[in-house]
Amino acid sequence: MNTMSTLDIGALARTLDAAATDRRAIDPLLPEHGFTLDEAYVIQHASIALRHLRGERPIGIKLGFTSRAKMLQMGVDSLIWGLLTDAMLYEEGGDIDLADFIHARAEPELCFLTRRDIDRPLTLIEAASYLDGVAPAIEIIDSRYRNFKFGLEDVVADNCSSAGLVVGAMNRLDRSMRNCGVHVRINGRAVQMGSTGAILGDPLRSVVHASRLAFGAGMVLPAGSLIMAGAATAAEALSPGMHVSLEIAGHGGVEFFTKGAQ
Ligand code: OOG
Ligand code: MG
Repeated sequence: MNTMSTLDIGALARTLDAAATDRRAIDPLLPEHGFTLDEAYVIQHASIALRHLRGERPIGIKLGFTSRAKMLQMGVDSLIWGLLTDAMLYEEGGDIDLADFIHARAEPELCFLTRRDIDRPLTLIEAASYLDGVAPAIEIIDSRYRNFKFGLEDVVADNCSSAGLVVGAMNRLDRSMRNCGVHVRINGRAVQMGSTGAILGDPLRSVVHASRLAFGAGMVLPAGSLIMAGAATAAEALSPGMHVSLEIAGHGGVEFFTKGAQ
């Protein structure tokens, strides 16, 4: 750790932003630069501010490591959150060009749509009244770090690996979504299976956490925001020529096709 000089938040934010735009993996930043978890969130916000300067609009937030499956896959066991922009949205049923990513992976999630501004920590009981609906969604993660290897502070600084999301049709909220079957298929073959209950025991809890985290950061989540609840299963590596689909029992599905040089 470099304790002699002050941390250059702007430089680290630019390094991460450049890795994403150049699609070039970098080494984790923590060993050389040594920063706290709070500083990692400042770096994250600074790097997303660079996207806003380029004209990208905020559309909501994502949670990470809300399931044991993800914690085990990545070796990180704290809930984390990142910021979503409109440039990360991909069309449902469309093509995704993997040339836009370093080493993309896909993971099954639920995406909530908010109905009212969220400007304070919500309880589980009131969370539903702040929501318009819930949709099956696939998150595309693309760590900017070589081989997807990182610790907690590094992944937070890297906006929690977020790179894309594909959101299906919104359903009205109903309590059955607490425990629905989750099937991820690649070219028709089931590759990940689980339950929405794997997300914090009840995916609605992700809205409670999102409200607490946004409030702690002094942020109001405006009505019409998306909240990605975190993956219910481990992520699957993507390669060109795949048909990737997610089905959430009773809540519909979402799919896309991967393109790119083989
Ligand atoms: C970090 C992002 C974790 C989730 O849904 O748990 C995440 C990663 O796995 O690279 O998005
Ligand atoms: Mg995720």
